[in-house]
Amino acid sequence: MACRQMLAVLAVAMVAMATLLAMARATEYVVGDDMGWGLQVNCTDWARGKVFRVGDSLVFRYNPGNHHVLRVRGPDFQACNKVSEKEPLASGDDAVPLSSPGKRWYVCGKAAHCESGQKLVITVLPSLQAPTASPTPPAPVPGSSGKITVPGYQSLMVLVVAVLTTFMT
Ligand SMILES: *[C@@H]1O[C@H](CO)[C@@H](O)[C@H](O)[C@H]1NC(C)=O
Ligand SMILES: [Cu+2]
Repeated sequence: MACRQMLAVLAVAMVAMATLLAMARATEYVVGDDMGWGLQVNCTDWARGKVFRVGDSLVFRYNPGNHHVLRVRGPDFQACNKVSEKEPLASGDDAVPLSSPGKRWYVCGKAAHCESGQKLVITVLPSLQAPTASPTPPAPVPGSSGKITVPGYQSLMVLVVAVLTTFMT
């Protein structure tokens, strides 16, 4: 009798843990990693192979005197038109929550920085909580900082399912 109750408690605890881990999976991407947001980073290269999902966030770090961050539309991104409906982000440490799926375009509007390549386009995929035909994320790039992953999550889910199945039969 005590054994069954303990199993139930264990199962509940593991589901709670799995939920917490799922929430912890939200990734904070520091644009340019240690180099930050600036002319020294090729953002096309930086973004390559990264999987951005709803719930993740971008962090732009830069010297606020030198740069800022402007979210623009696709055609304006291509042409480096520094027009946006919103004020540029300018704190030098700007966190941007990725709240909806789709493409997002960012440029620096200072001097000719955009023309020199200080521009970033990403595609935000739906969150894992509502899975579609989700592509498997690529293997993590060694030495890429600013990326927090929880590798034990999948195996933990398998374990939870196994325990629940045992308990219910
Ligand atoms: C960034 O790198 C890509 C290829 O990796 C290249 O096509 C592009 O011209 C580079 N951009 C700049 C501004 O150097
Ligand atoms: Cu700039």
